[in-house]
Amino acid sequence: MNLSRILKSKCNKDISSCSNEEIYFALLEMVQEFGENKVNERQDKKKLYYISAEFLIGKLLSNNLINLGIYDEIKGILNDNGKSISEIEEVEPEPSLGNGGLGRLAACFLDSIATLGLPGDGIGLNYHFGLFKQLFKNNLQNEEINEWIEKQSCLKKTDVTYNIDFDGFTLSSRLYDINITGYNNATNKLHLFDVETVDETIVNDGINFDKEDIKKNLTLFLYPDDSDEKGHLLRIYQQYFMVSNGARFILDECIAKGSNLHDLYDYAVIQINDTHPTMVIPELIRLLVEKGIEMDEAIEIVSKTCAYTNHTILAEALEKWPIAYLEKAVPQLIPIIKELDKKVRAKYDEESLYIIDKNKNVHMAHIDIHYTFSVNGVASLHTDILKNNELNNFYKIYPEKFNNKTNGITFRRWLMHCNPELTKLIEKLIGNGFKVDAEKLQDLIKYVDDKEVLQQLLDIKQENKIRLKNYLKKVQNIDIDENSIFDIQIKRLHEYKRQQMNALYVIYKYLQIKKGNIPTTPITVIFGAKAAPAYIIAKDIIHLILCLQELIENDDEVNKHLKVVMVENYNVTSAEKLIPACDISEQISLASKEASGTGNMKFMLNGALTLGTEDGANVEIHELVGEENIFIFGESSDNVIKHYEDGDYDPLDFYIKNKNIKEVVDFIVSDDLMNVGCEENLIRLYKEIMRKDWFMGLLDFQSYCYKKEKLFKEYENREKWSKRMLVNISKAGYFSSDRTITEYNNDIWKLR
Ligand code: RUG
Repeated sequence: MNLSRILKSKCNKDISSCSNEEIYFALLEMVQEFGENKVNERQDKKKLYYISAEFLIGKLLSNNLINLGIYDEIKGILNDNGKSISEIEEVEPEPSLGNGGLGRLAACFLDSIATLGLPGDGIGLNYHFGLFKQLFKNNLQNEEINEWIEKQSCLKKTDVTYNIDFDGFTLSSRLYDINITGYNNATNKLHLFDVETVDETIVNDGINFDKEDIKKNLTLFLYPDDSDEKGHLLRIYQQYFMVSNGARFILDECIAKGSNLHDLYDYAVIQINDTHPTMVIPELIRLLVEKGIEMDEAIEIVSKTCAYTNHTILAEALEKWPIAYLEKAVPQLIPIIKELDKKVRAKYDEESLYIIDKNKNVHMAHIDIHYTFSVNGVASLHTDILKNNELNNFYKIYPEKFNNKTNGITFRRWLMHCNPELTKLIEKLIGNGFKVDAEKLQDLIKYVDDKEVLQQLLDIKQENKIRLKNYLKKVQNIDIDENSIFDIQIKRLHEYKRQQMNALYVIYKYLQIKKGNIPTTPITVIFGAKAAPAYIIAKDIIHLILCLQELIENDDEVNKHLKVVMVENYNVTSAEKLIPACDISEQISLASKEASGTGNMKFMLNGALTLGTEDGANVEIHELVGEENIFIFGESSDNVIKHYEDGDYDPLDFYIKNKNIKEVVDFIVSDDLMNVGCEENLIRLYKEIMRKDWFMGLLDFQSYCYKKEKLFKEYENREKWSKRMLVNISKAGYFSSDRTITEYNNDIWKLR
């Protein structure tokens, strides 16, 4: 195959005389065609459908080139013609179809499913403006639309369309497909449904729009504000639209393959990603009954076809809908949901197991647990907490359904694509095998005393720090010092993830430097996080961080030693720059609250050391790398759970008793910060931390500071540090999503 000739013909002229845009679109077309040629034509009887509200797929071009095995060749051809692949990558807009770990996990899974050659497609919605684009103004988060769909894009319009009935109106849908090409393997599809009547022009003034104009607004945004009834209803309309289209599509494909629908589970397995797609259960039952199957049998068929993944124990994220809202939006599902509830009540005399509670709320997770054949958590600790605490009543009646599938990440994107230099070094040391069998990374351990290799690891980290420095200069006009320690916390903004505790540490360090305690090596603390537009305290935390950024920047006594950076509009593209450059990976959630985390895995794979609590997958990282190679602090999950049960945690105790804590918390409302910030926001946050502190930041603050100081001291011993980096990289193989998907397939899906 002469790639140069193909690319030239797509460009219609010499590559050297093309603009970056022209080359990008030519490559897009080429990759699409190559991917299409690899579409899995083998008619497997059974297929997986991974249904999810989010697919945070990131930019696709380079990843597709890697998976097609032509990245290096294309890079070379472009080079020969005076073009740079990284500049062409910049032309591509990042698809805005997810929020955080949940959506990124779905994207990693699709990559691994295709790479392993399994028949499995994603099903979701085609949000035109995705989550939102974050902008900072006056040290506050502003929200704008996030446009990503261009005339020519990775979306391929299909002729699949359905009429979806709601109470009083019908929406006609249109299916768009994105090719998901596995590494050296087949191409699967991500199926995204859209409404034909969607209208982008109804959005004004940031992200405001008429929430009742469902025909026009349904696929504009992911997670539209649901703080009022109209917003709640819009979310229900979205979810129903997603699952009804998905269910019809699945039934059509199964019928086409020969299913008589009584045997649906021999043709399809549906993985329900969190509770957002839960209505697929009653909707499938409804459609089967419509096709003449008895209700009881329909329920049984669907229960044998669907499996559910739980991603959180936070009550607020476990969706429950007032039945009155469902009656308004999707009345056709009400008789089925009532029937499902009736069956539960007939069997169990236990309120906590019911689907419809006494306040007339429908618990979506309860539908999932009763009416699927598998319920999995996403890390070992999380699954244990589900079994023994949060879902213990369910576990007692369905012990066989519960299982653990510790999350994973695709190494194609999170090593090969984002850290080519490290990839090259690993290839040189242990060969190519790790690309298909990630456990082979363990072979690196033999270099743990090899000074030359250890120095190379440090050199690569340094290059990646410079790359990040240049990137931040370009996108945000911020200067950072590549010779400082890069301490990074990037994830959704949520109180349980405790960005506020990290901000308190920054205050502590600032005050220390003011007192003359200068760090040996300067420190750069980097944050990246979006706060949900209606989540007031989360936005206040962003405000605090931005105020600290400004205060420290303008303080010549401190800015040589400490710097704070809040990355604007944190997304997959910036994560790909941040992660390879990181020294310290902040994984500091309150123990028991982070189901797994996947950023923690990406950082370790790229040679950062974890500073974290015994939470989520940190526990498994700890077990793998050993005490020496991770920095753990804070209260255990058992103790935290006990504090919640006993209701005995009061942040004020810590504030009053500990001078250090008082000084740091008081600084939030100091004149210094008030001068650069907004009084209302800072006072609100101050009161919240001192009086409520739902996620116990003050409880862990002392041990956090202690461990962080220790970590900074350890950083000075560069050789020892580089050994720890090597151990972390070599133990990361377990966290490949290829391993996770193999487990899903062996235990749940049973494809092939
Ligand atoms: O918060 C969890 C992460 O701990 C986890 O790693 C990720 C993937 O399993 O899912 C995240 N999550 C949970 N995102 N949304 C929710 C609740 O809706």
